[in-house]
Amino acid sequence: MSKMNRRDFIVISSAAVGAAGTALGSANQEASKVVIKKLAKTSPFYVNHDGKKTATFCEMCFWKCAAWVEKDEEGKPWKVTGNEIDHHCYGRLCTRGSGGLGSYLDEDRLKRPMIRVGKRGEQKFKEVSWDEAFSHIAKKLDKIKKEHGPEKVALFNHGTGGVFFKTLLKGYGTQMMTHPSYAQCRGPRDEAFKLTFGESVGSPERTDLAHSKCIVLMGAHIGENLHNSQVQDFGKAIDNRATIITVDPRFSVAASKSKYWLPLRPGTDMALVLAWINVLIEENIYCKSFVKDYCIGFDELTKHVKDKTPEWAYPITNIKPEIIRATAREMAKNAPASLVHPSRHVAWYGDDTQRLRSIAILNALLGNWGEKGGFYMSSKLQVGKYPHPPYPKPKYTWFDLIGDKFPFASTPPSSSIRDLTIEGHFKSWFVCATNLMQSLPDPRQTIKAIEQLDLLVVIDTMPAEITGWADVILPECTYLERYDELRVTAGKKTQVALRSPAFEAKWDTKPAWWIAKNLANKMGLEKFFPWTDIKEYLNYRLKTIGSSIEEMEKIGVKEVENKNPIYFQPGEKKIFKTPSKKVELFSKKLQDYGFDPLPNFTMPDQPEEGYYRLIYGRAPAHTFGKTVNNPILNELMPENVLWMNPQVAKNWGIKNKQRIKLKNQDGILSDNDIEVMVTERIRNDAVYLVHGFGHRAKKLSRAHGAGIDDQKLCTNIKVDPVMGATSFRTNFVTFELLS
Ligand SMILES: Nc1nc2c(c(=O)[nH]1)N[C@H]1C(S)=C(S)[C@@H](COP(=O)(O)OP(=O)(O)OC[C@H]3O[C@@H](n4cnc5c(=O)[nH]c(N)nc54)[C@H](O)[C@@H]3O)O[C@H]1N2
Ligand SMILES: Nc1nc2c(c(=O)[nH]1)N[C@H]1C(S)=C(S)[C@@H](COP(=O)(O)OP(=O)(O)OC[C@H]3O[C@@H](n4cnc5c(=O)[nH]c(N)nc54)[C@H](O)[C@@H]3O)O[C@H]1N2
Ligand code: SF4
Ligand SMILES: [Mo]
Repeated sequence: MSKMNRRDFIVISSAAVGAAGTALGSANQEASKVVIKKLAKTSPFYVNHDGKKTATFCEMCFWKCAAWVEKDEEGKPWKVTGNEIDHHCYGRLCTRGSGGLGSYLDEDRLKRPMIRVGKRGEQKFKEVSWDEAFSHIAKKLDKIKKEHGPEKVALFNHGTGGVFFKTLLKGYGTQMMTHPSYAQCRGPRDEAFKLTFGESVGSPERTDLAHSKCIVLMGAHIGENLHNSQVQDFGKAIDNRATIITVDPRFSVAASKSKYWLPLRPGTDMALVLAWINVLIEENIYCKSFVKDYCIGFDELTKHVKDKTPEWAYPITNIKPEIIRATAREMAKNAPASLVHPSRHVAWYGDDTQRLRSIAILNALLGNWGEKGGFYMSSKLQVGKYPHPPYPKPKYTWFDLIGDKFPFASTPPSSSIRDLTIEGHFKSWFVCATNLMQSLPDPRQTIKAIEQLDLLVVIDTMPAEITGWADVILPECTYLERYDELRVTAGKKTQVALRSPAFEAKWDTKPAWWIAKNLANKMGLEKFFPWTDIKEYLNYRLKTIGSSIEEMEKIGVKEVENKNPIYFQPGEKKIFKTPSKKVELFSKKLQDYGFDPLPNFTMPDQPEEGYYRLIYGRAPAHTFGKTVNNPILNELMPENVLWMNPQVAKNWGIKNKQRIKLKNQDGILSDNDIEVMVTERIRNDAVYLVHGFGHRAKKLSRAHGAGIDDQKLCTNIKVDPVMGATSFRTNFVTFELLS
């Protein structure tokens, strides 16, 4: 194993992708300060500050780290730092969190409400007052309700403030609410763990990485995927000399910290997992007490994997049998402080729930559920809700439309709402904090759906691609300028965090709560917002846990003692929330719906001659496409590069740093060209880039036209039959050399 310690790991995690500064270290904060200072001093929108630390939580990604906004020695906006007691960040912010001031300072931000004047997608708008915007929306929604029913309106949400639009639209009469973090991200994992253990692993994931002695990462590229405390916990495991096994066709940052790097053929993870299960059973090294006391279906599983030997898996995965055996033994030796990380973005190949089922089963055989170094038991603080009258009952919900098609979908897949819209089922979308053009595969389909709508309302901070297609744009102020809904997440500690404004909202931008509440007034739905303002709302909620805004503004995070221990206690009888109350290795539930009760591997399509699988991931400096225009983070990483194996480069006569375009299997050409990075760190059947670049929105002065947008090239989609997730990694590209 590499001798690097946690600090080296953190430094390397960003150096590896070419971003300046450290991922979580002080050097990055220094770099950010310089840029912030430069920007702040030249910005015409610069606001004076009174010298206090302001409590907030970060909105730069979904980890929501609690933070302080601080001023420099002159009392001016200076930096954002981590809240020491917060279990999402342990007092430190990542690159993007430190660069959060850039989202406030960005002069390209949306400034005023706007109504479309040009053709859809032409990005032509006129500025209007909030009142005009609300009247316009209220009139259209009234008409839709009268002519088609309120159920024809859907909400796509992926931001903290979206909860207020949920209230608004539920009050209006629809419950069609979706988010891309389900069918394009975590959905298959959550359903697979629910089917197996009766519970999902949540966010933050309940993995006890800091105490693990063996961690298996399947894709999960922790270190580039920067979810703060998770990276720090992973760093602690490295310091403790845990055995890390990384399965990735690319030599990721995590792979560089690993005892074993298994560069498997993309899309064959399930075959590897079945072979690992085979070894654990054949060699009798699985956790017998856990299986005996808590699992059902072990005999069926034994039979099922009998022929899934490492020799069977070798030609499929390209991982040698002796390596498969050695790694299985490492897992068993360290169990139960041994875990196979369930990953987060798992919508890969279209049979993802079954792959995640195999991972859940493997974890069960390691007996790590509720154990130190395995999956801990998380708790959530119960914070009272502000009462309001009951919502009207919709005539039908999403489940009536697609429940039969995807029986294990627990929320509607956003891609299904899009498909139904193309078929004419929806008349209006509200889109809050999700740039659907970059989050849903095949943007052509998204455009087709939008063309069916009578009204598209977008609530965003930036003139993103989706706002370019809006009928009405409602500009939200950034998280640094607003109070917001409380952060109440399940985790090791029961905590609540407050977001309060550090700066006055610039231009005519408003917080989501204000927008939703005032729109509700216009629509005659004020009874669903019975509070006078957000402070009254928050105070009411905080009072139910014995706190107040006043207290929260001083401490930022309040911790209440955990009622339940995070590990199972010796002798405690574990009860699982499955139909059998046991861990279901064999799933009767899946069988009843005609799905494989035990996961079966099928080989994904392979690239044709001259084509390479397009794979993608994250970089420490950015969150998807939403930070690419951020003046601080853009300076760290202005565009993405294409990772290419030297053999491929040689066959094509492509040199390191040469610029090329990509064309996919359906003849779709990337808008822009990017630099090639020739590297042994990737297999020769795939190419890799960081997701979120190649913006088309004209008003994004830094991000527009920079880098390649992987989403445009994701036009071959397979849909997970169990719960409706869309695949992304079923696309292949070839190269267009520039003349
Ligand atoms: N900096 C930063 N961090 C983030 C985010 C961000 O935008 N920026 N986003 C957050 C969000 S919402 C999510 S969901 C997570 C996603 O982060 P993860 O859950 O870690 O995402 P993955 O898609 O599993 O990881 C991408 C990795 O999978 C590898 N890979 C590609 N194909 C295969 C394959 O077939 N098999 C295997 N084993 N590996 C493969 C790629 O080479 C790459 O290293 O990241 C979170 N963290
Ligand atoms: N090809 C491909 N597709 C993917 C992925 C991938 O890796 N590759 N990843 C998938 C995953 S894991 C996920 S979770 C989804 C994520 O998908 P999204 O959450 O849609 O991510 P973004 O595209 O960054 O869009 C975020 C939008 O929110 C806006 N925004 C930022 N802050 C605020 C705010 O405070 N208020 C409001 N109102 N708006 C704000 C930004 O300007 C931006 O337009 O994408 C999925 N799609
Ligand atoms: S991980 Fe980074 S970007 Fe995400 S919330 Fe925490 S500090 Fe912000
Ligand atoms: Mo995600």
